[in-house]
Amino acid sequence: MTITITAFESSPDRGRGLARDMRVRWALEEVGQPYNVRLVSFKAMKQPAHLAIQPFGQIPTLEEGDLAMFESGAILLHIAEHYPGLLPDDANARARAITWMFAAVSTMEPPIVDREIARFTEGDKPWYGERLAMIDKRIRTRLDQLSTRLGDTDWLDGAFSAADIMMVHVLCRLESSGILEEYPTLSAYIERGKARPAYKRAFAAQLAVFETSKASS
Ligand code: GTB
Repeated sequence: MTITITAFESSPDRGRGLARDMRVRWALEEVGQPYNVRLVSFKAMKQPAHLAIQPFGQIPTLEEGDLAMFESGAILLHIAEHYPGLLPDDANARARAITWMFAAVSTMEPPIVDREIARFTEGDKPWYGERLAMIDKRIRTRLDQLSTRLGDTDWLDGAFSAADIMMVHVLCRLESSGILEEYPTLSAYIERGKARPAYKRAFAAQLAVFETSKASS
């Protein structure tokens, strides 16, 4: 069945692969599933047709046959459960991998996203420096803990899994912060993820969207 995902028509990240369609593309590349991409503008995202499949007016979504779904974490879990290669067969190992998928989006990602939201919404306020320092402290606490846990292993729990896609992609959002440089273990982990051929194909595909939109504007 053909898979269709949605992505920004014109991504604010200028093709740096930070928007959440990237993690979906990466997962689909890992399992070798071809997919179509429907590009949506910010305006179209808020229209009834898109809201019917993404009630919050965001990307990404995934449609496959009569299934339409949203939330990048749920989409990755769906892909990992339906196509082999992204979750271990052993029931306990599978449960642990799913645990790490949740950890990526509900423990690691919130302070990282807060950092960006604060920059947009409070960047010009007198308290911004103090606010940023507080957020960065929360981020460093999580990075310290993740780095300790990862230690000298390649991936979060045994073999590469959907959890590593989620976690690497979440961490990528810190790339321009300067914070990751303090964490050689995590920087190496990110680089291992980015070195995967599936990551490179996904990255090139989303970059091509940006290059095309730039050329036609
Ligand atoms: N919890 C949802 C999920 O995981 O799928 C969150 C989806 C989400 O935040 N989507 C964003 C969106 O559609 C795009 S990815 N925003 C438009 C809107 O809300 O109107 C977030 C994102 C956006 C931009 C950058 N960037 O420029 O670097 C990075 C990440």
